[in-house]
Amino acid sequence: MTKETVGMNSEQCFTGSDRRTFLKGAGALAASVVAAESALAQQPHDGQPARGESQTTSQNRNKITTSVHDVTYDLLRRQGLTTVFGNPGSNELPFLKDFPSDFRYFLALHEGVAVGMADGYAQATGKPALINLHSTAGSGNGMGALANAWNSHSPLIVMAGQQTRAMVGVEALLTNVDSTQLPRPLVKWSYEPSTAQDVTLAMSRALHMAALPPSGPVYLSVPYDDWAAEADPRSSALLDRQVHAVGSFDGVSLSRVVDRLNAAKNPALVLGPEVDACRGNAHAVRLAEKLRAPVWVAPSAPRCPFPTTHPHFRGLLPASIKRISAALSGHDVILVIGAPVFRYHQYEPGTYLPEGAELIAVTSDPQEAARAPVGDAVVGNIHTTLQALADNVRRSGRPSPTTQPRPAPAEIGPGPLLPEAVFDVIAATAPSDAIYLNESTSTTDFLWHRLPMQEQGSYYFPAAGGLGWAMPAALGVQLAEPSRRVIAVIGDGSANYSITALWTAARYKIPVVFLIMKNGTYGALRWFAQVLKIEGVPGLDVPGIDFISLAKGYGVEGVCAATVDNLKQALTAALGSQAPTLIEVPTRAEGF
Ligand code: TZD
Ligand code: CA
Repeated sequence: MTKETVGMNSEQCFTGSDRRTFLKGAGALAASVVAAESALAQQPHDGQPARGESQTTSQNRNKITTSVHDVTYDLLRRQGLTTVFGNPGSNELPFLKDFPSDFRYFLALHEGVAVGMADGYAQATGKPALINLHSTAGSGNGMGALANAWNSHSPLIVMAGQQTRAMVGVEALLTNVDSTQLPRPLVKWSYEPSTAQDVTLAMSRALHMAALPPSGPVYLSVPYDDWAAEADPRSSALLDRQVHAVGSFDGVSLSRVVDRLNAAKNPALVLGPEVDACRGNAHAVRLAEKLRAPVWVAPSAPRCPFPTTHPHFRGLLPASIKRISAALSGHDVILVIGAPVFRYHQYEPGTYLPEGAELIAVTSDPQEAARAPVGDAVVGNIHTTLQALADNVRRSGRPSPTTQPRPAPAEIGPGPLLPEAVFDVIAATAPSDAIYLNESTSTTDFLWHRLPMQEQGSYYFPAAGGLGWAMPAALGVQLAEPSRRVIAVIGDGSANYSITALWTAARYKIPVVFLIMKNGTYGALRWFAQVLKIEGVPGLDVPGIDFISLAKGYGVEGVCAATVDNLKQALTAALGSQAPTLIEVPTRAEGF
């Protein structure tokens, strides 16, 4: 890495050496493959250079052959994967060697940050993202974040460096023993190529597998000596492969669902993250309006699929069996789109559905469809399915659902602010297209009620509930959405798991606003202890953490805002800045 610059756009971003890209296009590739083939023809079969030819150096190797390294970079380039998130080790150096100038590398100081950041980037771009981690330990550090990526169907390619092939058998230091087992069950596919020539095919397969529905993380372990090996000339066929899944209703299955919706007396929609991920929000609005149905967001949803300011919007469903039944009572047909049925949390048993209700679920994930304890399910493409439903249902003559009253402004008393008041200030200060990352666990309901979220891609939450995800994910989302502002609302407990994300934010000038809700405790666990009627649990408080100093230590400006006016001021300044800011807000821990 000979040259580094930092900044938000691709020209300014961190780049590698000025080395020209090895291949400029298909023609260049074909030419160099021919050159490689003719050079190969002069070689004896044991792969040694022909007599009279000098020993291979990296310089003359590039003249006559195409390395696995270079073909892989070309594949990544042609498939649009020129951003790498990672934390390197010795096994990864040969992959990172001669890092091309049209690629960018974001260094995370912990692998959970690399995975979380890539996850945010993948979700916000809707495209696969590449992560480079170090062998077993690096992969292990990334697994908490991978749990979230698995649950949110994020198309991630986690590539880990393996020891050199000659030393895997003796389990030399840094060997990834049983590498393909390690990331399971949090990946769709896990692989270590059996020859160096298989690496490019494996990478091609990995990126297509990650993107195909149901999209999700995949894992690739690559021995480090493979990168310098000669590529299979036939790898050129991989570069521009397009692999698509198509899928929409056939006439019969469409009319089966449409008939049930048309016949419903009081239908309700429950929308999940896949609606937002497939950019189906506008179709969802059209469907809800034609059906005159109220809209709930699926419990624990990691994305916002419907404008929270829309009159049909009802809020986030509670995450217990009993409470979901109660919330949906009175509805005869419940249509769930783009979510599992359901992502419950607290165990409050009851009937899965209210009396007299039937449920139809639409998901891209066969596992979600199969494991639902109730109702029918359709597996298919969420966007085309939503569109077909919105096009084909009859416009109902029922009255529209009444608009829910907005919550009254939060009370401002002496002492620390209520979390509700913090959200009121954010709602009044942030731009209407702001993007929110949420990892403030006890205040999620307040957020959904008080923050207006109207556009696609306005909200992200760790889909498996694994903390330490939202700070890095906010960086990835901000990179993907440079024209919108990202505000990460983080609890003072959650903020510690991936605090080193602050350094990456500063290093690459990623202007996320980190707002730390400092109530001094693991509030959600105090609440859960009440649900379980459990007392005397140790280790539930986190007093005495100075986030301003932590921010300063990592190169991020930190300010404390204890009043409404101070918070307004701090947030306005942060939103006007091109650099990241951390705002620490002391908040009241009430009710637990
Ligand atoms: N570790 C990880 C990686 N994920 C978790 N979800 C937990 C531990 C357990 N946990 C929760 O589920 S919520 C929570 C913990 C520790 C408290 C988070 O506290 P906070 O937010 O300060 O971030 P609140 O608003 O005070 O709850
Ligand atoms: Ca807290």
